[in-house]
Amino acid sequence: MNREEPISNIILQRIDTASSITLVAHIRPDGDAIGSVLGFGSALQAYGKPVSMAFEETLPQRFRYLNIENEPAINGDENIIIALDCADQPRMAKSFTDKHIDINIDHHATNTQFATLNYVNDKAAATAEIIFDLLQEWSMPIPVSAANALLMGIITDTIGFRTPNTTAHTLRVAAQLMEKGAQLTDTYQRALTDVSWEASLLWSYALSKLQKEENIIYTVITCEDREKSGYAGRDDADLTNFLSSIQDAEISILFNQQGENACKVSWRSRSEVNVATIAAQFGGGGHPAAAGAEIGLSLQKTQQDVLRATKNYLKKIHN
Ligand SMILES: [Mn+2]
Repeated sequence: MNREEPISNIILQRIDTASSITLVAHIRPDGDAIGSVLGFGSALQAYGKPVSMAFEETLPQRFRYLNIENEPAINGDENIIIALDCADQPRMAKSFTDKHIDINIDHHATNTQFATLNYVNDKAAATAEIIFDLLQEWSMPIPVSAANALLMGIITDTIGFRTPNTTAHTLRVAAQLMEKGAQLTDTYQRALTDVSWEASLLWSYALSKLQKEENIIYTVITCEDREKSGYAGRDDADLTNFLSSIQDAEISILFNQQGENACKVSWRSRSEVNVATIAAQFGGGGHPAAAGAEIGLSLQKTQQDVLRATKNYLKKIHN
């Protein structure tokens, strides 16, 4: 192996020598994780590779329109595993957390470089953006199905090109995906702005508990809220992004109860405050403006601990 050879070349060689490829993303996959797996998978299929897209849970309703054909799981010596949009291995889908990972493609600054070949670019707005660049570099076919999936990944991770990590390059990638046939308006509507009745009810229950303490705005989704609303997913129905749009918040926090002693916490920052640092105190991580953690405590205790830590962190920053 030539030491000077770019890592992207080595990854392509590994793909070329593999007889089949398994693509996997993180648990509770978001739009970028799903768009990256489906987009890369569809492109690799067009390139002639048997691909298994290993989602262990049913995809959130809003992403099912992509409807890309998935083959049954492949196991064999020549099969390689590629992790997409995964910052660390414990966050991968369960049956992969102790498997050998061949390739890791991601944009999280906190990526732990857990694979044999790691391609991490924390300047990219989305993993889907990195995948598009690699496909272009490798002169791989990008069918319309792949273009739509990758554009969906970019649109969701940038909340419609609104996050600070959206660059001119991100917009150029989106433009090129449109040239390959991706539908911008349709993707935007389906992946970002359409809301089901059940999700709207869930929002109404959660927003009725909205709180403001100093410049922290927060609220809670309880298991009961989810049941009452009939919302099927265990995700936050995108409420986090709404909280982050409230002007008076420097930081917004959503507590999403998953069980008696399980709570998912999402932080969003509207300022220079790096919420990934706070999330890391609870074993989580993410980006400076958007981070999360899964905490194995009661909702009440989680709320207490997280609010205290967030306030302390803000105090430290502002002093
Ligand atoms: Mn991402």
